[in-house]
Amino acid sequence: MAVCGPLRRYGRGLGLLAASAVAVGATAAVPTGRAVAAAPSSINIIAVHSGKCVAVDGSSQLPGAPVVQAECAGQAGALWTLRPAASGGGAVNMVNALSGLCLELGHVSGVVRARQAECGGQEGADFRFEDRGTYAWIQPSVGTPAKCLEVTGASHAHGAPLGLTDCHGQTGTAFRQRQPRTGNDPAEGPRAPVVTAADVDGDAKADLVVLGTEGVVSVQRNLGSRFDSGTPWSRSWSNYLGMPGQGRLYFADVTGDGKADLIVHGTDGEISVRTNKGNHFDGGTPWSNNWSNYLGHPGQGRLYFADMNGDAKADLIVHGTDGEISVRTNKGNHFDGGTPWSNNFRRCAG
Ligand SMILES: [Ca+2]
Ligand SMILES: [Ca+2]
Ligand SMILES: [Ca+2]
Repeated sequence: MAVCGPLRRYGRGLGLLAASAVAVGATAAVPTGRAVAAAPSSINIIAVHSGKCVAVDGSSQLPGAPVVQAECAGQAGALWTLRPAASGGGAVNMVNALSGLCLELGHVSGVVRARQAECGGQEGADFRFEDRGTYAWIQPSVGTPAKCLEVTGASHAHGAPLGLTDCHGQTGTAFRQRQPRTGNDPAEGPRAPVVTAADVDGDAKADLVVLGTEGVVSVQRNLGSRFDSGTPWSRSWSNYLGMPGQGRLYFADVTGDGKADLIVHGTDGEISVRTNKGNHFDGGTPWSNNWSNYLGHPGQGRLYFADMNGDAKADLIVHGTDGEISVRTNKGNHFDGGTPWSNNFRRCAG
């Protein structure tokens, strides 16, 4: 789907399409690559690291208003069309659909900042999109080497200014487009190991379970005052690093033998249990399903695993978006339908 893809550089074929669109009076020409003709309208431009929108601050229609990173609230100030720039050569203007003004870079108190201004053919409003596969750099068409538009400081904040920096692939310089809608995209944090504490070897002392960025689960045994160097127990979990929408791994003793088992929460919503076999986990058995809305997107529910009834077997704790905490008891090969325990946690979900 091109609508979720990166901003793409204007190619020859796209330039022709843009020219014909202009000829019939349309101003929208979206360089999405493969499906340009299917998306001839306004787009949101998303900062990949934060999932937030590039938008005119406060949806102002005044020249000089800052263009910043903002919550995607469905505001008109976050709608953009891309027009071939008068300077040609594949450059585009980023035109705000509400104000009709162009995003330009200019000096504000000695630093370069993005703002909107009349589209007067000025160099500071001409940009190119450098296709980086799953995202694009937005580069001013003047200047060598080319610089990159960035959310300053790789901020996740609403209102963070947009500036200019060198292009090293650093966080804050990746952008992509999407069809306009209300709500941010999932933020993409840096990939980092996920560390959990659980007693894997059954000596009643918690060990360290590390899911590395390469997808290997290793267990570092508790030696009383330090952990050992670790042993690999399971592999191929690089899509389970806890980022929003990815699968998740949990470690808790589901079987009741005192040794933590591996609980896999897939993007298909299935919960399966992989039993601790002493130096690895087995191939797993499905225990529950329909949990695809509990994978960590902002505002979604959460799942936890802990023994709630004292039988030494971990139960499933469901934290719904309605704020309810319910407990689903471990029945040996599945969890029961659950009992509400509390409804005081509405604002904690997500
Ligand atoms: Ca242990
Ligand atoms: Ca166990
Ligand atoms: Ca239990």
